[in-house]
Amino acid sequence: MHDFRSDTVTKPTPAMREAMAKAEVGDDVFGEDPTVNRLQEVVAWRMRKEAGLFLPTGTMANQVAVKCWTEPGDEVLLERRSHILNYELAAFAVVSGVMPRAVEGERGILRAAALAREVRPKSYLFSAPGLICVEDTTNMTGGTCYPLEVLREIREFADEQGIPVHLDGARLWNAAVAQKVETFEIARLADSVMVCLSKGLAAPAGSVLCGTTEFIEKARTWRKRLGGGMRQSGVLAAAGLVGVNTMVDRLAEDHENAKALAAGLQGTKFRCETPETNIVIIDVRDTGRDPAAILAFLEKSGIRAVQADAARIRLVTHNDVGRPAVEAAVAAFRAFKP
Ligand code: TLP
Repeated sequence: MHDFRSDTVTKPTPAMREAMAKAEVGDDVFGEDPTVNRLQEVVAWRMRKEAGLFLPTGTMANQVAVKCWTEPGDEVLLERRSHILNYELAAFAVVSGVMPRAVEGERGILRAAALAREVRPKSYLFSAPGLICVEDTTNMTGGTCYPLEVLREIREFADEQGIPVHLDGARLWNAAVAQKVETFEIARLADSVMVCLSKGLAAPAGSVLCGTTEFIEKARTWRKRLGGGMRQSGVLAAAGLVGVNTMVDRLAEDHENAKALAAGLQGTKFRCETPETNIVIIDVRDTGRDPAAILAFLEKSGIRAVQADAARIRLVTHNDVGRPAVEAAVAAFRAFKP
């Protein structure tokens, strides 16, 4: 089986397993796990933020950020297809009591002008805009990256309005590699940033939330309150450190493989744009079949993918699917007879 369902399926590398076995650990709720502390420092430095906090998942890191920035009754401006809005089980409503104000982006990329149209003026009738969330790379809109000038415009707009910006950088590493920029060049345009270790970097679990020291202190309280204080989590942080230190540059290979996959589908009824990073979204409408039927056919041919929406399926390239797996996927699509 070649598993293209997500880069979350990546298994920890032998170097990670070795680092995990040897990791120095302590009780992280007391702030005493040296490996967790090291990971937090390394990632905060990579983002050029004052401090970092290791959390079990990207979802918890995003939700802790929303909680720290907002008051109940606020609005959160985010892209219509974003992860925080669509794949976190309405946690922002449950945990933070906030309302989403969904804004349409172009291939998932928000623009300051679109946000400006949606921000409601101060009024006794309206809830206040409490936070802007951007997702880079975008997930369900095909791994697209925010051009730096677009993020700069959003930053300026947010400053004018006095609204903080949170960056869901689950795949920020991919964005930096694809755009040939340093992660901090992107991260510095947001007030808080969350990055995942468990996706393209192949670590088994964990995300790091970064921001000012004051913000991270507040986030630490919310992490514990929500049950994310993990004790000897240095065994996980050790794998994360291997990911951050050795697995970022190789993401370029995943991007090349995604492009090869898209190129292999040209001339078929499977429509897709050239991916910028490692996510390939394929529109299956021209086949006249629904995504479930296509996924079932692919599964029988040894290829796993997921449904993105009513018309599209998603394949993600990663460390555990190389060029032969991509060739097998192209062959499977080409063998499909509607
Ligand atoms: N994305 C997963 C699924 O939840 C859809 C995937 O397979 O792509 N932000 C973004 C942009 C994400 O893509 C994800 C995970 C998260 C946050 C949440 O991270 P985890 O899974 O660690 O909670």
